Amino acid sequence: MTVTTATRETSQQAARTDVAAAPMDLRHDWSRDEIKALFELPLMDLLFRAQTVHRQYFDPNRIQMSTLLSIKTGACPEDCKYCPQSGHYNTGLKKEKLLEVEKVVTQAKAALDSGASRFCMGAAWKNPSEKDFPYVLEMVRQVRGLGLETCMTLGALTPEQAKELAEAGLDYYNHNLDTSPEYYGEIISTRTYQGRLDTLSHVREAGMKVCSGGIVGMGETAADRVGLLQQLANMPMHPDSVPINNLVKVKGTPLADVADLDPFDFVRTIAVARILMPASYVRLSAGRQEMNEQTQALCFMAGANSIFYGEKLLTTPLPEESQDLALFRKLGLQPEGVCKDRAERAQQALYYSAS
Ligand code: SAM
Ligand code: DTB
Ligand code: SF4
Repeated sequence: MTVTTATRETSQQAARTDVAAAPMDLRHDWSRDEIKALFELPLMDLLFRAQTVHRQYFDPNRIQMSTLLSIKTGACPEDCKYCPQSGHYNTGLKKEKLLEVEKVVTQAKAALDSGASRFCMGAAWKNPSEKDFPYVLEMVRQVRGLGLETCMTLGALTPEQAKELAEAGLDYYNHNLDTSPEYYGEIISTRTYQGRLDTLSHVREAGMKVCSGGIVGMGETAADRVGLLQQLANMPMHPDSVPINNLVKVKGTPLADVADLDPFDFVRTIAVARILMPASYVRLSAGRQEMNEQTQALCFMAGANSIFYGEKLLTTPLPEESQDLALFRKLGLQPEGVCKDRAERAQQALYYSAS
């Protein structure tokens, strides 16, 4: 059966309105001026607006938790200036070839036990090769078999590869636009913005959920942050998940010494993403390790309702799990439920034992 954009979004909304009044229509025609005006609101007005929208679609005290695993590390042929895994820069990272399926499944079981509801697997590839692809499909089948939601980020996909991943049971595909179309060429020269948009279309057409966002704090202007969010919000369907990464500055990458983004500008980016894409999960993604608890709390206030949780992101550390759970307790936040009873119990036990 062909599911139209409108039908899918209506059901997306219906599933998320149990805590609130009628949701507003989702818009896909935001102008840059309108988005700029949101960014420029007094912070309290912006936060109030974002939190009000957030409550129309989500339980404001529930946070979705994902765990990340790097299934192939380093030596990437792309030259993304932010990335410790690019083969173009010397970051001292230990390269690793594609992990065996068994090792991935062991890690997924551990993630389930520690309370994650989604297991994300990332590979430092421009695109998956024919040789590696069957192993990747097997990882999806086995991880999904544990009852976890699955997500992968493997670089560019052909329409056929997207279809095969969907058939293997992949729930989400992560493919970030990373910045505005205007700033993209300053950051990456080995691929195009249009190529990223094409892969996102293949993912949607194959029936998978889209996870797409970007990185801020890369020396971009406020207008570039507007441009990134406009691209995401004006897609025919909003990404189901929108990761907002704060650049993790890694020694050896060209962006290692870029100036810090003011934390309030990070919070504003989250708030505007929430207002533009009210029914999407907005993830407070990379950069939490460098952020204090108060800034993270403001991000949740601004409508972030998803985090990466566990030992590390792909190659850089995350806050200790106990620290995260302690913050959740202080803020009265709860991890969003997972499909397995075992995992739910583990989450609850961890949550209540955190000091
Ligand atoms: N190679 C694939 C690709 O680029 O699509 C998948 C893996 S790549 C590491 C996934 C995402 O990680 C990138 O799109 C980028 O948004 C994010 N990322 C990489 N390095 C980062 C850094 N230093 N700080 C914040 N985010 C980063
Ligand atoms: C996303 O938007 N952020 C994650 C995930 N998708 C794959 C990756 C962040 C990587 C941060 C740098 C590192 O740990 O290597
Ligand atoms: Fe490679 Fe992805 Fe890193 Fe770019 S972001 S260098 S494509 S791993």
